[in-house]
Amino acid sequence: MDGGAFSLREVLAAFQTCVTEEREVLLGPYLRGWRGLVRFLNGLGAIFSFISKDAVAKIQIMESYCGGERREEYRTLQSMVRYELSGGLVDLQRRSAHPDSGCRTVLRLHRALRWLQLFLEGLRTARQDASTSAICTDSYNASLAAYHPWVVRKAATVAFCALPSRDAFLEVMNVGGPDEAVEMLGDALPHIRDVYGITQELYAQHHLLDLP
Ligand code: 1PX
Repeated sequence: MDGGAFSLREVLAAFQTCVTEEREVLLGPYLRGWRGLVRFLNGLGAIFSFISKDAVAKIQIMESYCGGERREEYRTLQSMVRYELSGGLVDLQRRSAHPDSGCRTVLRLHRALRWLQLFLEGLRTARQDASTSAICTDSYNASLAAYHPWVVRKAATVAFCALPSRDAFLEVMNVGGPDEAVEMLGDALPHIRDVYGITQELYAQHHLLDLP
């Protein structure tokens, strides 16, 4: 990866590449999408580093499965769930023998993807003078917050106050003017929604939505 400017358009395109014709979710592009988002987050300032550290740790866990001996089993989300469940590789009650299963790790990213969807939707549809931190706080409270203890919720809410204005934010996305940025979000969001929906259904089917 180079250190130069990059556009959020390419990052979000990864979530489009994720979904195969058979409606499976490819882990390669999924993780590349997250990598790009984290890079974006780092550009917003050091105050967000406690968030990006946790995201990177989870991405790394998944990348090591995807590049490891059993990489074939980790090609798609569907094959991962099949492989880990049939091999008894998932802690279902409490974290013990398999604290870092692919299933529980992806579940954390999956919940964060819901936040991303709500946040980008909010950004896209808000008035020009809307507060980014309010949009972010609302999206967070409607999604991820339910899974976080009080201290994390507190720290997150404080960090959100450091977010730039909506126009400045749209500019950092590096896709052109505000109108272009809004249009790009409109194109990208259905794919994010799709990835989220497929994952949610897969996890619900296998009773994996509450993994410790
Ligand atoms: C133009 C939009 C681009 C913005 C890019 C933003 C990318 C954000 C990536 C956030 C990924 C967060 C993953 C969090 C996973 C998680 O929930 N982890 C917790 C549980 O994990 P565990 O292993 O303990 O079961 C963990 O406790 C989390 C700790 C860190 C705090 C997480 C706060 C999440 C806030 C998400 C909102 C990001 C705000 C970005 C502002 C633009």
